[in-house]
Amino acid sequence: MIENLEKISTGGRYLFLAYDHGLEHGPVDFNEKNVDPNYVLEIAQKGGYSGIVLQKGVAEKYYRKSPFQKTLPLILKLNGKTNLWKGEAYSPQECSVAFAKDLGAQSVGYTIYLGSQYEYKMVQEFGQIVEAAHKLGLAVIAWIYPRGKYIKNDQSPKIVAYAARVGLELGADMVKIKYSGSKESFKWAVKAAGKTRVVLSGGSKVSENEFLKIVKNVMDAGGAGVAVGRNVWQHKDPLEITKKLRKIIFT
Ligand code: FBP
Repeated sequence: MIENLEKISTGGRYLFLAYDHGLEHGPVDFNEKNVDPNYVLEIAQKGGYSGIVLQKGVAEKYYRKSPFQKTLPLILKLNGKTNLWKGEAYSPQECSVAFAKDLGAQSVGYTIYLGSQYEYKMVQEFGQIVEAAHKLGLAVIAWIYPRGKYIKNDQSPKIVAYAARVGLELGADMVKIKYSGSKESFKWAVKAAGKTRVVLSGGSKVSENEFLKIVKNVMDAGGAGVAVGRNVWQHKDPLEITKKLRKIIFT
């Protein structure tokens, strides 16, 4: 339901904080501070984020019935995998849309590894999720990450635009894609996504200037915002970089 995304936007723009890395990468991404979900939830709340992305375990124990629930929208990831799995990329669904709704989610998220040998399974699961979520009035955000032995460069302009278009074709209200390397090529990806909104996927930590420049290019290209993780909560001053991101995205 695109209307649901409307409600949590600031003038049609978004700044989401992603924190599902404990499953995707393990605690290797964390330090003494950000290993604690409350630390990251506080950044999201104090920084005025449009929403936080969590897996169900963290949502159940740290978000539901907490003060965060009153003011901070939840995007619940419905699938995930560890990076210990070394086969062709596949991210199985491990949470239902109904459970996400019970946890207080406004939107659900699902990763599709486009081009993987298991693409068909994820496309199937995603199709059912879109129908169930829209019936319950939840928005659907698709993480579309081309991956697998036949994907040579997951950030090539052609592949990124394809990922964006797949989001539209499969019924996503928003698609989260990687940077395609330039403002011009990202513009084409946004165009390909049509009425499906496009947000940038942050990526591993780079210098602040480099990251802010990419975000600026994405917004100039017509992107709707950013769903970022490590470049914020691994930053030495997460609220400081948040301020800079807000300036680029919301003004
Ligand atoms: P980052 O901004 O830290 O890259 O987070 C975005 C995200 O999509 C997370 O939701 C997810 O855990 C992670 O990237 C997955 O990254 P990858 O699949 O590249 O290991």
